[in-house]
Amino acid sequence: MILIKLGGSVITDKARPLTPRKKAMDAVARVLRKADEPVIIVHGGGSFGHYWSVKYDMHTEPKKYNPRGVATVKNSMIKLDNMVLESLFKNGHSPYCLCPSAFMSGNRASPKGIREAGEIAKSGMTPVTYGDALWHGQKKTYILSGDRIMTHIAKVLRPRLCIFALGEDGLYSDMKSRKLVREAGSMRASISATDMDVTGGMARKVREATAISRGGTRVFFVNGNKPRRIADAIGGKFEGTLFR
Ligand code: IP8
Repeated sequence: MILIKLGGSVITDKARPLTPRKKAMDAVARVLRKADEPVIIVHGGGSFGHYWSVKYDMHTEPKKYNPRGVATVKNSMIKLDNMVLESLFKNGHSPYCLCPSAFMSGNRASPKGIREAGEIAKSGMTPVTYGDALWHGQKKTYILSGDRIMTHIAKVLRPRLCIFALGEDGLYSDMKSRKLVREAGSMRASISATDMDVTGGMARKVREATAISRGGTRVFFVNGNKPRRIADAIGGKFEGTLFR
């Protein structure tokens, strides 16, 4: 089983509010179609969810956020998700939309819901879920990152490989030289403040990737705008950053 996160900077133009990158979605969908095993897809918010989360000052911390903000973020994620689903469908997948509340209750993941996603994947459909604004309880909501969802799913389903498709070639040891870290292990990369978004940007991805790899699943950061590299990774050839 492959668990893949389609980063917001791949499926949207992060510099332009509410702008999808449909060609990039199609290219990734085509490559994933060739995978010879079940696939589960998680996607980020990019210039949809993150754009509105910033406008309404919403974060991962549970708080009493503006209800109009919560609704706006959720609606924007549904719109983006719909485009991802259409792209997958058009390219031969049978996507099965799983809004995150199907397997999240407050900020806890339900192993039962996640196991069900695994069964759906094994049945020939492609479960698709995404980062979102979620109910926390006690009048509070929070932003759940797709990166966090990756860890929740990986812990229960232990996929063969986790892939984070990013708008970059992988993790750089420093932003100036953009020297690629080929294997991350326990190293600490310097992560620049410009990589941050409401859910923590690259720093969060590294945290989640480290947690997943400690559980025994290999995690690979790859440039999602170079879909051949995704296909290569599925075949065991890694051009990006590997955590193991
Ligand atoms: O792009 C967050 O998901 P991410 C989605 O995976 C929202 O961090 C709603 C901002």
